[in-house]
Amino acid sequence: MKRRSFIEKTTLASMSSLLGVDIVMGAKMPSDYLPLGLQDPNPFELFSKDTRMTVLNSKPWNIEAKAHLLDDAVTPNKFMFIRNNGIIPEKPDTKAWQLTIDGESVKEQKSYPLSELKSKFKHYTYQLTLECGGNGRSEFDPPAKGNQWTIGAVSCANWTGVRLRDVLEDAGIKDDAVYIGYHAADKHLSHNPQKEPISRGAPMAKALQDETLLAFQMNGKDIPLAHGYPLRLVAGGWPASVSGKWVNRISIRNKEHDGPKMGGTAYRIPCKPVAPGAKVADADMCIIESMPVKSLITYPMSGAVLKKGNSLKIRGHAWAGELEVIRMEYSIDFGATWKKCILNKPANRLAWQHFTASIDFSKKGYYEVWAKATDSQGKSQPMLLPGWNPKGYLNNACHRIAVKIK
Ligand SMILES: Nc1nc2c(c(=O)[nH]1)N[C@H]1C(S)=C(S)[C@@H](COP(=O)(O)O)O[C@H]1N2
Ligand SMILES: [Mo]
Repeated sequence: MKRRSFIEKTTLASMSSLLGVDIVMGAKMPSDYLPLGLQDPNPFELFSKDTRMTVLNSKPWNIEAKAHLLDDAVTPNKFMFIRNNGIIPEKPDTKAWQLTIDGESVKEQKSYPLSELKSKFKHYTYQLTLECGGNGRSEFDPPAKGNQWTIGAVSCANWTGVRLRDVLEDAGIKDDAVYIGYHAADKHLSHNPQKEPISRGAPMAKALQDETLLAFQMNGKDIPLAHGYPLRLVAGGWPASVSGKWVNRISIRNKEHDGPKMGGTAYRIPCKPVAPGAKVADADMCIIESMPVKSLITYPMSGAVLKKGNSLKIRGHAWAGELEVIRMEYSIDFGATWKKCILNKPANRLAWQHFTASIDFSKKGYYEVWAKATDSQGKSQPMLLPGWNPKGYLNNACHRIAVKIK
C-alpha cells in the first residue's frame, strides 16, 4: 500500500476498521500519520497467498512457491508466484481502461475500451505455463544478482481472453512488422512517471500464435490485481517476463522491441556457452525465447519419511517451452540409472504435463529421488546445473527430493 494515497483516502474510522479495533487516541494523531499497525501490510493477506509461500522481496513484491505447493493440476492464485519489477498499480477503474494498438507497423492506431475488447472478439481459454526466466537462479555459482528464486517461480493457470492476433489484425499489421512490445500501468520504483519498470515483447510469430492471449480472467475469475488486473498479455512457454501485466498499450514494431529489460543482460543469455564468471559483451548476448525442458516433483515434499515395504507414489509436472515433453524418468541412485514415469498429455499446447511413478525401496535408509524430463527434440534436463550465464537464467536442473525409509 502506498503511504500517501492511502492516507488521502482513508479516514480514522476506516483505519480503525482495518486494525480491527478503535484507535483510542486517534483524535491526537497527526493528520499525515500512518499508524505502525498499518505500515507493514501482510503480503499473504494482501495478495490472498498461502502463508507457506516465500517472500523474497517486498520492494518490489516478489513471492515464490515451494515444490509441494504446486501439486494442483491447475495452479490456484494462493500458490502462484508473484514477480514484479516495479510498483503494482492501484486497482483501476475498468470502465476507463483502454488498450491502444500503435507502433511503426500498425495500419491504423486504435484504442479499445475493455468492454469492446470483450464483446468484439471471440474468447478462448488455455492452460499456460508461465515460468520466470530467473527461476532457479539461487543455485548458480558464482552467484547472479537478482531475486534468488529457488524452484517456485512457475505456474500453470487457466487464462481466458481474446487472441492478440485477432486484435492486431483488426487494427491492421503492416508487412514490415517484426515484433510487438507491451506497455503497462505499473510504476517505476523511482516513482519517475517517465520511466517504465519493464516493457518487453515477442517476435510476430509468437504474438500471432493461437495461445497468445490478451487475458481478462484467470481460473474463471477476474485476474487478481497482483497478476495483471484488468488485462494481461499471456504468452505461455516463453520467459514469463513476456507476459505483460496491467497492459494498456501494445506497439507493433518494425524492429526488435527496445523497451526497458529488452537489452543488455536482461532476459538474455550468452549466444554461445561461457565459463562460469566470464564477462560477456552485450553484443554476444541473445534474447531468451522458448523456455527449456523442466520438471518438478510436487508430491511428496522433500524430507518425506516412509515405512519400509510401502511403495512411494510420486507425482509432479513437466514442461518444455514451445515443445512437448515426450519422456519423464526418475532415478533413486543419483542419476546412475533411470526408470520411466507415467506421463500425461498436456491439456493444450503450452500447458504443463502431469506425471506419476510408483517407487519401491529395497533397504532402510536415506534416498534421493531425481526427476528428469526430455522434450520432443530429445533434449533432457541436466542433472545438477546447466551452463552458467551472467544473470542466472534458465536453471532447468533435475528436481531432487530426499526420502527416508524407516
Ligand atoms: N507490467 C508488468 N508486467 C510483468 C512484470 C512487471 O514487473 N510488470 N513482470 C514480468 C515477469 S519478470 C514475470 S516472471 C511475470 C510474473 O507474473 P506473475 O507475477 O503473474 O506470476 O510477469 C511479467 N510481467
Ligand atoms: Mo521474470
